[in-house]
Amino acid sequence: MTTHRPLARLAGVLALGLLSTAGPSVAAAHAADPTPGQRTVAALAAAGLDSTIALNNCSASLVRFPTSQDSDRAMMLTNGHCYEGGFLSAGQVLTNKSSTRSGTLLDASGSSRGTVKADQVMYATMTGTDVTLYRLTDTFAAIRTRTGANALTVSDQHPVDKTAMTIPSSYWKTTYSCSINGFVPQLREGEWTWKDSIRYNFPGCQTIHGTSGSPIVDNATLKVIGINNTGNDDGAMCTENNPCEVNADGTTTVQKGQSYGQQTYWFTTCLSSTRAIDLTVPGCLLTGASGGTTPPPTGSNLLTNPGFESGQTGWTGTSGAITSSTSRPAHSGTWKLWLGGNGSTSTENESQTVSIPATASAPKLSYWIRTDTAETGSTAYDTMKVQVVSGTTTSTLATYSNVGTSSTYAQKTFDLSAYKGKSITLKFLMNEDSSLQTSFVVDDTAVTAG
Ligand SMILES: [Ca+2]
Ligand SMILES: [Ca+2]
Repeated sequence: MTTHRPLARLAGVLALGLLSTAGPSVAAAHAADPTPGQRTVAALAAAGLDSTIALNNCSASLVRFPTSQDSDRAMMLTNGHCYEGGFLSAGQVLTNKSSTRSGTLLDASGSSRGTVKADQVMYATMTGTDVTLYRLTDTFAAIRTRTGANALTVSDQHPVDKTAMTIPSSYWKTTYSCSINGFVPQLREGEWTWKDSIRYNFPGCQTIHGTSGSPIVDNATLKVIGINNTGNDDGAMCTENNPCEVNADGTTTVQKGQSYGQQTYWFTTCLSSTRAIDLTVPGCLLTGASGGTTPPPTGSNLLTNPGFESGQTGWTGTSGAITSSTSRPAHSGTWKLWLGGNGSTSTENESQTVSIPATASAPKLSYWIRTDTAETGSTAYDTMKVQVVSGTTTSTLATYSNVGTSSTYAQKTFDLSAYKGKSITLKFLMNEDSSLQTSFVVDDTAVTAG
């Protein structure tokens, strides 16, 4: 994550030292600009820096949920790596922890509207996403009365590729504008891994150290659709300040200067009736969700997470194969199982074990599938099998290949009567040869008792 990166990341003693020596990215960005905080203000879009909050080491913003009420305590959003207690370890989640953090609330031109204070970290993590959400001491209504500021609303929708966006950095009093350039299933930096990261178009939003924690604002709706957190400084691979993209087959790629943001709509999937963060809410996507990421089967569907919207939850197999990548469409929602697509020798699989009730009248398996390939001819070079493993017996229900692909989703249904009263493992198994990709994309699976 960038403090953009070191700035925050080394919160405390080293922070300012690193800022001044933060390296070529900062120097280059401001080399021709003796007063960076001044020049850009004139060019700000209408919303500008309004409702952003400057912290001592990072950027932040005054935010509300779509369902927040004026009488609720106001909230401040920044990165997990901007937390005042230092970096959080991989897997670490903080909730309801007392805080005395304060920041300077800005108006559109970057002038102070006053100070806001937090009394609690509602939620913080550097795993999956990179966020710290603070509860402020004032309500939304009180802040509006005192400062005139209205909070930015955190969108409850997954951001859409190519959306025109702005990153207002309160720390630098500057804004970056560009558009979303796709999503990264897995982004890795040092010990941290983030999911479904937002990639910015390049160049355009080459955010620098100190922009960490800035909201990503949709230019059309002015809602917060993500949070800026990192960028690749030196072109190094997966090290601190040098995040790498991890592909479905586990290979890593980097582009020097490429910056990224993380998801914030996840917050809206984990709200209690009083708009507090509740990690036990079914369908909660935030890291640390307890059971929340294991939504109960839908209707009579016996599978867990049958539409893949909760990522790997319920499924075992190749990391990254379940993806929200926009390079292939989901049948519904955003996530799907995308096997293959590598164009190199690879084997991928996903499986889930399910018990078919002895009382099932007509148990069935169904799923939607679409395929595409760069292969030609009638030889099956790349294949994907749908299998049922029962005890020591593996049965193949269907085999797809690069021959006869169709990029239109079609639903397939299979009889599972032979497995009444048994625990079976449903398995999708893909083998690709050394060249020319074939993609097998599966979504909306179901096992029903009938
Ligand atoms: Ca889906
Ligand atoms: Ca091939």
